[in-house]
Amino acid sequence: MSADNSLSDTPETEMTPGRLRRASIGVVSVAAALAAQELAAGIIRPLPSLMAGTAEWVIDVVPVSVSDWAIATLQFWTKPTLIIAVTTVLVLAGIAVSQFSRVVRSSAYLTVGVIGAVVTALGGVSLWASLMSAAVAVAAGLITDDRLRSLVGPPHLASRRVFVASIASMSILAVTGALIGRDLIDRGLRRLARRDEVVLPDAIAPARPVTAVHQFEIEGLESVVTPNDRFFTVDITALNPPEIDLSTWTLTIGGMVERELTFTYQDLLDMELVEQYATLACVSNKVGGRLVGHALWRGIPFSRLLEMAGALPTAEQVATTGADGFSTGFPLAAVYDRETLLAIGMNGEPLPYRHGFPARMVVPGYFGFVSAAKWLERIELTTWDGHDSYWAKLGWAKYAPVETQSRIDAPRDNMSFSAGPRMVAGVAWAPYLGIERVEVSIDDGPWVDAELSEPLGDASWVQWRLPWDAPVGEHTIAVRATDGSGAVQTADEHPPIPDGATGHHTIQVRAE
Ligand SMILES: Nc1nc2c(c(=O)[nH]1)N[C@H]1C(S)=C(S)[C@@H](COP(=O)(O)O)O[C@H]1N2
Ligand SMILES: [Mo]
Repeated sequence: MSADNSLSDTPETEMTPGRLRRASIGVVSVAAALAAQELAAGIIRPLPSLMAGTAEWVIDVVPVSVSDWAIATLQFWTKPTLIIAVTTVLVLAGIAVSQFSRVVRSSAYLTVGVIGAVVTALGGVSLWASLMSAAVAVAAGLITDDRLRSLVGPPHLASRRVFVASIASMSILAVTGALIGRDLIDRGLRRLARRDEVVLPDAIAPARPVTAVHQFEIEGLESVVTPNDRFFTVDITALNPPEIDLSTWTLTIGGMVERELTFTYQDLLDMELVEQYATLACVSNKVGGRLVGHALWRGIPFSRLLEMAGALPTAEQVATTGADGFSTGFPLAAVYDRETLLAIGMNGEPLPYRHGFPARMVVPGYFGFVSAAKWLERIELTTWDGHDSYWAKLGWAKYAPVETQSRIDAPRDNMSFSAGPRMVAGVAWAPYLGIERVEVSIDDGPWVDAELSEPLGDASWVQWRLPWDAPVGEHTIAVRATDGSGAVQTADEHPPIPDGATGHHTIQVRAE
């Protein structure tokens, strides 16, 4: 197989580059099409990214079993994987149609463009804007295709070097264009949200500072307050965070209340703010997983807002909806028996965009999918049967308190290290019940008590550590926690669906 066999093809059509050349032209043209519409979406804000639109449609239509499996397995990589999958399908299609005549190729581009536009429009974008994005993509794809073919078809018959150089430079251009487009989309969202201009008022009483009793310094051990840029994010409903225009954004509290109330962002800034530490855990977190974090949240006690609105005594559930259409529901009782916050700040900053700017709920002790709605727009008091939230409709639990869990951070699973003294350490959480005890078992030996850090608050996780003199050989380390109610973390292994994973985090390591 040779790349420059263009002359051996029968010149029965107008252009006759060899098979491999045709395929590479297909790949680069698809890349140019994708990059151009990404750039267009970045430059002209109403134009949608068809890439994101299609990926979001895939999220909507795949069966729950598939999306559950994907989130549990891929975790942070769910969305990048989806983008790569959509791109791969398109590139393969590009290679396939590149072997056919210009009429077939043009029709294929047009068809895929229209499908992409319709699918994106199904997600709520205007069909007109979606078709404009499609037009940009189709034009860029076909022009690139024509250009590259004219380079290698008669009468030009460019040398192999010129052809390879053109393909390479077009590829670089496409990738750069797509990345710039992505970045522009992101910047556009941020500019609209105007988060950078926000000055977050102080809380009325400053939170307890982190000291040596709260935080062990051990290599590999997660810090007790998770920095914002290291805090996990889960929002599978959308590829980009939703559009928030702070000048028109409002939050409404309605449903079973005496008075429906609507707040602007400034209204919230003008209220007395409190600050509290809380652990946030995702129900999709596997035993030992990293979809859990602990932050200092600043906001307004939700009970105060309900006092203003006047909750009706028959209300049972708090249903919340974010600007992305995602919704949650948690028991109204959780507003009064714990510090449930309408949060506008996270670790001293305005809520980061990815974590729900301008406002989100933080309900300690409940999994994020039933409680922690980001980009909040509407809160409604209802009955327990009156509302099924986003994930409850997809077969997950409606009532989902966080499981008592413990995790080994140091050493890491499958790690090799030199034999001798070292610290085994990790974190444990049972928000609101608190962690009473953490025990470690090495090589199926007896459960030994680990030392605990002091919790920063009622909803905080703790760190634990246990000195260990590791003998040479393979070892198994397991951990279990006991919560404030005296219940020992169950050893029964259960997958995340429908209400959270259970089991003891167990790792294998090797001392040499
Ligand atoms: N609006 C909105 N809120 C949301 C979600 C979402 O997809 N959209 N995901 C929820 C889930 S499943 C979890 S675990 C938490 C994660 O919050 P984080 O991304 O700030 O860590 O947010 C919750 N709130
Ligand atoms: Mo989640």
